[in-house]
Amino acid sequence: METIANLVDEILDGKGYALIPDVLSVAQAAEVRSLIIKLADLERQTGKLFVHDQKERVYGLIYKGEIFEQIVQHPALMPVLEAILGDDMHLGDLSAHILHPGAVSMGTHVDYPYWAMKPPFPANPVMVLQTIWMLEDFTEANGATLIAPGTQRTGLPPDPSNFAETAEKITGKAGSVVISHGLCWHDTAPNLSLQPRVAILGNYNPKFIHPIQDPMRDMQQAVIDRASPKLKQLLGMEFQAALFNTIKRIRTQGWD
Ligand SMILES: O=C(O)CCC(=O)C(=O)O
Repeated sequence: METIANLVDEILDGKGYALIPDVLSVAQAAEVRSLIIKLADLERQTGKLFVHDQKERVYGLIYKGEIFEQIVQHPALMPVLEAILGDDMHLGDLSAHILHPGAVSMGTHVDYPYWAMKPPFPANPVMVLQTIWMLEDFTEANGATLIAPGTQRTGLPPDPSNFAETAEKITGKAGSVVISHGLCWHDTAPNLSLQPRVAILGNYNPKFIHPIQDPMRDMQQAVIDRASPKLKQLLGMEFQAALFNTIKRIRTQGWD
């Protein structure tokens, strides 16, 4: 098993990503996958699902099943994420990404907030790490993530021809998780199989980065009420609490 220090080195100074196997058992991965398929069906019916060509996203996962509350703060990943982003990091987003049969590549990119910034991108501090949860085997054919190793060190936006020559297809067993540096150029491969490829994507940022998704999207009070201190921190509750207190003060005392 890789040590935390080795994983951190690989992400910062090596390939820019690391694969951690067996974070979920194959049976657990299958259970989570079928929950996501159900959620997507439900959101498709209610017009909530985000659909782009053959690709779908379910957002606000934190509030859509207790398993996601565990996934987002999984002990196999937290030490690596925190070693890079700080133990006061925030969640930028936890969503599901479904690539249906026939889905084409999403497009080579770096992750938010880098794509919203002017290059060259600063090497420090690291502004986003992405976790990619394989809920089934990622294979040569079914739309595995493509990553161009070492490109986090360029500090530049993707160069399509360089990416086409150097990108690696990240295959792995259901239940594995990839942690990737948001500056690493990446994409999805086309899904040439007959089954949807389902993944969970977690994006984590240092606390000073505005999250790409509202952490209160689809909020369920019960989740907040039972949240661990770590989950509260991931959801930026220290800021939410400050906001609630300010609103309460303004309501009772006015603006002065
Ligand atoms: O679904 C994947 O394999 C990767 C998706 C991705 O890179 C993204 O949403 O930023």
